[in-house]
Amino acid sequence: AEQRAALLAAASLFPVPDGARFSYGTAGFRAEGSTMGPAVCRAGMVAALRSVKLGGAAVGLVLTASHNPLRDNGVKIVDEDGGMMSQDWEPFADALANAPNPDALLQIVLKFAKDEDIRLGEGHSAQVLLARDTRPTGEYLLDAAVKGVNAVIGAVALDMGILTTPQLHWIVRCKNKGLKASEMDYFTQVIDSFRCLLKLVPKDKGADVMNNRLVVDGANGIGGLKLEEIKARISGLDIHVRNSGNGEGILNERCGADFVQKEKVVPLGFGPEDVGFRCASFDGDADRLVYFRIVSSTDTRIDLVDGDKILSLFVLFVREQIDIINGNNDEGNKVLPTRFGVIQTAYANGASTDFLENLGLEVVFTSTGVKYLHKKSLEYDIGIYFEANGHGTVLFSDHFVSQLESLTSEFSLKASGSSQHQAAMRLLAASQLINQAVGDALSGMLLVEAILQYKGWSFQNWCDIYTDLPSRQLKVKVQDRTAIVTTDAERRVCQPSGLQELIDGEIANYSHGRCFVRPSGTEDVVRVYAEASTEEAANSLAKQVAQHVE
Ligand code: 16G
Ligand code: ZN
Repeated sequence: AEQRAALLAAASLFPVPDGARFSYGTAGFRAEGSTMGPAVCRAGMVAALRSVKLGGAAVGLVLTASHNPLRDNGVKIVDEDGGMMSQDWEPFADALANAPNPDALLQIVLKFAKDEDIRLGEGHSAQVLLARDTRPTGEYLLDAAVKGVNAVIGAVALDMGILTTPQLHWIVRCKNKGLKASEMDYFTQVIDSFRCLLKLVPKDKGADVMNNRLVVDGANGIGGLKLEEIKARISGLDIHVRNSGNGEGILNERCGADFVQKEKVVPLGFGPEDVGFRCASFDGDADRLVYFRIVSSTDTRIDLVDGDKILSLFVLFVREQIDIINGNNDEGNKVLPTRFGVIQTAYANGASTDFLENLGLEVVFTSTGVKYLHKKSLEYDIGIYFEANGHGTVLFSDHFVSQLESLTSEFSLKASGSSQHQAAMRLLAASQLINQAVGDALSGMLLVEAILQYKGWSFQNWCDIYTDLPSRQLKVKVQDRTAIVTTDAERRVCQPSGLQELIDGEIANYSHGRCFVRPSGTEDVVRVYAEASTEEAANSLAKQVAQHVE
């Protein structure tokens, strides 16, 4: 009875306005921040119940709308392992967010608890770690989330403050593994493992000063703030932060990873002093990373290095280390047999897929959205995934890490300082550096920097590994975007029937033509992506296909 009253009371504090409809979608609930109170309060309940279900393990709740405008906000739930909330709970989250009144909400919770065998009010414990980005609605929504968590009796809400999204994912993961899990621990681990990788750079690759300068676009968000805080402790790099979030510009406005990758022009906040230097760009909650270089001070165009090329750099590095460890041993006698997975989405530039396949790798495709890529990557000893938009990471399985650990101690007895020993140490340091829970702009950037130094590569060397095919994206407004159903990792349409044939007919007119359409998971539009051998051809293919969608 006490439990019922608590749920009813919390739900009454944040009544759902008529006509509002929330969908958990690709990455949680998102809307204009001031309207998000009810959905966030209810997401707090879901998170608390999830923690109860997981026997009291810590669960996370992040308040952010990522690369979206300042007025928007959003909420997503982080599971016990630091990844996205298990997809089989999404329908429950949707149902709860859309329950029209407190009574309906209570019935949904009771039924779900029964189905999931969650015994409400029976002295269980639960903990939800909360974080938010720098948006002005963050504090109001934090309060809504706390009220939702507290409506589940026995649940504790812990406010972790203003963090990047990947920091909270990391903290939840570490906490549940019984590891050190504070923000300070995160910084220490990132900084130490980066330093360790730099120590393992071959002596003949000593980087020059030009190569040490790195200019970072913080999107006027949390990533820039955090980087300002720690940049002095990062050895071997001369970091300059633009759009640091200290008040000089508006969050995500004509800056940040999403803008840079989509518009391919110089973001606000950059000036003549940055021309020619290597630049990195984070999105508003610092889970996406792209690189770019300003070509000249009289030109707004940039050379872009997107998620696909970051992925390719990581693949080259990891493969090289594994080859060093395995030496010339044949398949049956490998020192470190490795199941190696490379995961992309339909948005991956075709040139990147060709590049990876020409290395002899099998590339696997999933639907758009981190939850799909991440899940697939977990099937490998080393799973590397990236979306073209810059969200991705490198996952090392526990089994593989323990193999690496025993190898390094073996090598250090027999052949300390050997190239095999060093390669194993590099992989271990990389597994410490790069976020194992989710894509992370800050730690991903440091891994990029360590690899460029390891290879003695300039930005240009990196650009040159392959040349992107020209591509074009369009949005089409339609009556009902759910009428389009896709298959084969969103690369083909299966409904409405006949549409795929029309698309195929258009593609046939272009050399290197590739095109697909899919309903957006975050906006009420259908997206069209086209690729071809020239800019004009990609534009015209996209336009032709868009007409078939309208
Ligand atoms: C979300 C996803 C991102 C995906 C994008 C696609 C996460 C953390 N974020 O931002 O990975 O690329 O949605 O949006 O999963 P769309 O469905 O509107 O094209
Ligand atoms: Zn983001």
